[in-house]
Amino acid sequence: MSKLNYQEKIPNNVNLSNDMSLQRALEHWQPKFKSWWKEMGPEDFQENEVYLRTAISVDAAGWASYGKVKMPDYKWGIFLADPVKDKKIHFGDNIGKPVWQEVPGDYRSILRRLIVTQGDTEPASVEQQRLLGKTCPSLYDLRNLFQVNVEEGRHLWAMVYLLHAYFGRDGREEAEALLERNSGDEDNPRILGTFNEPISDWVSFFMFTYFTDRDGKYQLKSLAESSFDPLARTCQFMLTEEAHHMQVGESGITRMIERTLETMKHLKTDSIDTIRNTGVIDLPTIQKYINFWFSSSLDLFGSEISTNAATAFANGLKGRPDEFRFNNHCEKNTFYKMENYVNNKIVFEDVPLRNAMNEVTRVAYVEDCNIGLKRWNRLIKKYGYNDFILSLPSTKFRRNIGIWANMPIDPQGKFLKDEAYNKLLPFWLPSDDDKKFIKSLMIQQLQPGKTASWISSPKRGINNQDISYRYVD
Ligand code: BYC
Repeated sequence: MSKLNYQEKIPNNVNLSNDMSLQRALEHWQPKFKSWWKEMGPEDFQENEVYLRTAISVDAAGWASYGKVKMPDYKWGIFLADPVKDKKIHFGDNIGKPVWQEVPGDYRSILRRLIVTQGDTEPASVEQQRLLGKTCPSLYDLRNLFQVNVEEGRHLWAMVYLLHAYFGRDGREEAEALLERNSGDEDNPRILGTFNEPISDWVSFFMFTYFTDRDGKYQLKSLAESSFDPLARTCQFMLTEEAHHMQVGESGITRMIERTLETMKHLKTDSIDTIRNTGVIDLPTIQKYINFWFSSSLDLFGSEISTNAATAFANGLKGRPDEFRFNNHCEKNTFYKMENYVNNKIVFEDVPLRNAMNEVTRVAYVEDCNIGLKRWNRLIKKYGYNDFILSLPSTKFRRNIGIWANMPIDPQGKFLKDEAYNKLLPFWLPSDDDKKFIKSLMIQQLQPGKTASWISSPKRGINNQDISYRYVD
């Protein structure tokens, strides 16, 4: 196992000190990153000591240490999973050849585009979440928000390292541009749609970490299969950190639902007004937030039928999540049966599998999203509310990318007339009134061990600390 070197200005396990020009280039980018962090990172808490975990090794067992640190002093570094000796390409047209330690000239621009797109999401999410500290429901949640934020910052470093180390001048320019685009900026927005959506309340934050970070998991798993070995190894380690982000989302949503159910049971009511008047969030509103963030995150997989995806697979740049689960790793003359929309009709079609890679990944993602939904519905049942079920909307609902983009389809997947759709859409998504209500609940709670009214307290603290531990000083 390679040690992470924390003595250097940029902690790393890639022997950065052996490559002076790369080290200099990254040291030149580092102050720009820090200025971006101060300007666009978490507002109000830059000088506070936060109980954060920092990677100390890249193996699964005991990879992190915990301690208090001011966020601008966090040790953002470059950590790749250990190399595998004599590793071979295991999918696409080049199966059996050695993996690449350098970028093949033919694939340079497509690979750079993938790395830039991945890199762009990381600072975007920090920007989206920068004001949430002002309304945190507890110190525990505040600390989790900051943990997610610093690790997204580290994931940006991971991609910037690849750009600097393997893409010369273009790569350096792309690394600068990653700090220049901004989430929601009209003139210079982030690349992918979801990363320009505001996350202005904690319900959205938990939904984002449940649904959008899970897209991150699936995209990173696909890139962890890459024949470009430095990218594969980088993504393998990023996945270790990503798991916590999804857990923040899942437990946050569970705690919200639990609080609502306790209140419903106590007051013996499911009246939305009564529930809201006691300062908790009614289940139909939670469903609307699920509808919004799930549908937005589905677009992040790209079009159902995509030549980009086919090329990336054929060339061995991007595989399927857990490629080893599949029998055929070439998929040259194989087909995938899927729905398409042809001549104003839904038809089942055999699509060349390579072109359907985005859909294959999306299907696995939806299945994974459903695990949380099942758990939440069990909880709702446990409290005796058998009639209410939370569900994922149809994958055709409110899409902006791919076959179903901009079609008047309801959450059950049924086509409606445009007029009916436009009239009903505001009822399926958080309305202005819903957002106003949610905003009214977002009151900062900074007392150790105390939790806001709308969400139950966490069951366990971080790293065996007590729930009432002062996670942020
Ligand atoms: N919004 O053939 P198409 C994460 C563009 S999240 C706007 O349909 P393709 C994280 C696409 O870029 C994971 N544009 O799809 C989570 C292309 O444009 P260009 C991020 C979109 O290329 C939480 C055009 O449409 N990682 O890590 O097969 C917090 C046609 O593309 C969208 C990655 O995304 C959209 N939703 O697949 C922090 C992995 N969708 O290139 C972090 C790297 C598509 O022709 N990226 N377009 O100008 C990729 O693998 C692919 O770019 C995509 C799209 C999967 C995103």
